[in-house]
Amino acid sequence: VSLEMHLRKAIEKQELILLFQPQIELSTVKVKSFEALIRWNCSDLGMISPSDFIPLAEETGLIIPIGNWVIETACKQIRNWNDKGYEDIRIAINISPKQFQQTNLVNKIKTMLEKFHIEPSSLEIEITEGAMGDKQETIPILKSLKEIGVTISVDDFGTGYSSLSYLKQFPIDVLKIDQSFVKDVLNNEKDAAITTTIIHLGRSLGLEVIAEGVEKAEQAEFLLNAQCQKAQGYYFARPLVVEEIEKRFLLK
Ligand code: G
Ligand code: G
Ligand code: MN
Ligand code: NA
Repeated sequence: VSLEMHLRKAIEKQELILLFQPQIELSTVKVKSFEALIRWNCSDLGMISPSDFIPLAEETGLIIPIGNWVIETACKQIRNWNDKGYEDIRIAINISPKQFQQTNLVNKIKTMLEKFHIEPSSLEIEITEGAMGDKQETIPILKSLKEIGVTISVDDFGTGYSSLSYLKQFPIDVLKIDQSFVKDVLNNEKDAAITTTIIHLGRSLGLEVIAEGVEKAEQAEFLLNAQCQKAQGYYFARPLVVEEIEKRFLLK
């Protein structure tokens, strides 16, 4: 049986789960936002990484039901945390190119926000520069999402094209500095210069800036000194199951 056949059944067999990776506010060391990262625990094939099944899901169109499951599961989790007293929590979900270009994405999201009665800004949509594609098509979708009130972020920032032009035209709230720049920020002058410049650029535009892939204390210190608001990475925490997040990061 092919991987595709297994993937088709994954949702109904409840084999998909969302892990959550905390985003640390560097100046306060507080955590109020998380990136949701999907995992597939296949009954027959074991744990399969999203790098292996998301491309397949994109090719086969399965990304639409899987993406809908992610939207619904994230909204349900926000409601659950709101109910437990964590009111100003935010969850970021990854939206892949096919999903972003489907015609009724905006309505899907709106329906889920209403179903779970959650504050729209508590849901964040991460889109890569690649997924944004043609400007003429992207601007209306992003504007509709913005009108609803969801938070919009650019994932892997700095690795695509025409970044400056879309920063001007698209209603973006958050820049996520790609981990390829953060990785050698301490010993590569070019990476340090690019990282610092993205932080300044984001701040000048009134955007929140999040550095990804922080694995060392010294990187976090560099980012704090450069006035980056948030950081995400193995140094603080790996993507974790809900119970771990609650135990380690949602203490009252
Ligand atoms: O968590 P990990 O580093 O293994 O993720 C690998 C890749 O899969 C990353 O590019 C990440 O953005 C992507 N990914 C993780 N979860 C989701 C998801 O729910 N939807 C989509 N479209 N991509 C995801
Ligand atoms: O493409 P995107 O930025 O959504 O993917 C994030 C990916 O990076 C996920 O697969 C996540 O598990 C991974 N990740 C998160 N923190 C770190 C880190 O500190 N180091 C590395 N190498 N990967 C990380
Ligand atoms: Mn991401
Ligand atoms: Na990224």
